[in-house]
Amino acid sequence: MPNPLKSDWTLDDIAGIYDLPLLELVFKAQTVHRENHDPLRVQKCTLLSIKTGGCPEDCSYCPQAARYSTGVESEKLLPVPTVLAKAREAKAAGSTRFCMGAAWRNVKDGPQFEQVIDMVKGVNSLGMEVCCTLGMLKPEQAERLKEAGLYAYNHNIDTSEEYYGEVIGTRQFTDRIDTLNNVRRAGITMCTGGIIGLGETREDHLAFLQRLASFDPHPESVPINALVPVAGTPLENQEIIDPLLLVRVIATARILMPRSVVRLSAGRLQMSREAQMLCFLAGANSIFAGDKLLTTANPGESKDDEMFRLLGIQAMENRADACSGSKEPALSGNV
Ligand code: SAM
Ligand code: DTB
Ligand code: SF4
Repeated sequence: MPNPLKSDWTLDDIAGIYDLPLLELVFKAQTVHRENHDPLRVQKCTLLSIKTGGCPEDCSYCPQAARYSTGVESEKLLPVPTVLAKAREAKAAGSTRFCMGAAWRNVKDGPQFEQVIDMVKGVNSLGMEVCCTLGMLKPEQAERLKEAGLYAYNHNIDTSEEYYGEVIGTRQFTDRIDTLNNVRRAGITMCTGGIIGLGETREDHLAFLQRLASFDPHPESVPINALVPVAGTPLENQEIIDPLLLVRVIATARILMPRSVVRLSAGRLQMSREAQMLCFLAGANSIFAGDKLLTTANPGESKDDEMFRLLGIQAMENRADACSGSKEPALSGNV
C-alpha cells in the first residue's frame, strides 16, 4: 500500500526518519519511491538565465547579487526569439521542462513582464513544462502567468525559518511563503526546495523539510541544491557538503512527500557519479541538464547521458498535461 500523503508531520516524526541508519533510510526511501514513481525514469530539465546579474537582494550564496564582486555582470532581459531557440535546443536534447530565471527581487508590471509573458506562451506552445523563477509575485501577476500557460513557478524557501535570517537579510521567510501561496492560488504548480551546505544544522534540516511537507497538497516539485560556493560571495569559503548528508536529506524528502518530483539540482559537478547514484536510489528523479545552471557550471549532456546509460536510467518523457494552456496541471491532492 502506498504511504498516505500527510501534511502534518511532526519534528519527532521527521527526526525518526532522518536519523535512521543511512542504509535503512535509503532502503525505505527507495521503497516509497517505487510505490509512487518509475524508478528508472529521471526527468531532464533545462535552465536558462533570461536576466542575469545585478540583483538588489543579498542572498549570501548567490553570484547574481549586485553587492558581491563575483564577475557576473548585469545583463538585459533576453529577447523572446533567443529564449525560444534555447528551449527548442533543450527539447531536442531530451529536456521536458524549461525553467527561465531572472535575477529580480520581484516582478514589476510593464514591458519586461510582458516580454516574459511572451516567452511563457512560446515555450508552452513547444509542449514543454514551462517554469519561471522571477522573485516575488503578486496574485494578479501569478494569474497573468497562469493564463499565458505557465506550468510551474520556482521559489525556494532555501532553509529553515530559523536559519533564514543568517543567509538572507533583504527579505523575510514569510515573503517567500506569501508568493508560494499566490502561485498555488493561481493554479500554477509549486516548485520549492532549498540549499544544503549553507552552514545549517540537523535541526535546520528537520524544520526545512517539515515546512516543505506541510504544504497541502505537497509542492509538486522539490529542488534540493548543494551549495556551489562562488568566489566573491559571503559563502565562498563554505566547506563543500558531504554527499552522504545530501542523500539523507533527499531520502527524507522522498518519504515525507512521496509523489513530489525531487530534483537533484545545483552541485552535481562537485559529486561523483556514485554519489549521484545514491541520490537517485534515495528518490531523486530529476536533474538539470546542460553545461550551465544559471551562471555556474553543470556536468553537460554527454556526461549525463553516459551516467544514465551506466545506471540504466531513461529520460522521462513529456507528461501528457505539460501544456497548462490546454489542460489543467495535475495538482497532487492529499488523501
Ligand atoms: N531571483 C529568483 C529567486 O531568488 O527566487 C530566482 C533565481 S535564484 C538564483 C534560484 C535559486 O537558486 C535560489 O533560491 C537558490 O536556492 C539557488 N541558488 C542560487 N545560488 C546558488 C548556489 N551558489 N548554490 C546552490 N544553489 C544556489
Ligand atoms: C533551483 O532550486 N536551482 C536552480 C533553479 N532552482 C532555478 C538554480 C541553481 C542556481 C545555481 C547557481 C547559478 O548557476 O547561478
Ligand atoms: Fe537575487 Fe535570487 Fe540571487 Fe537572491 S537568489 S540574489 S533574489 S537572483
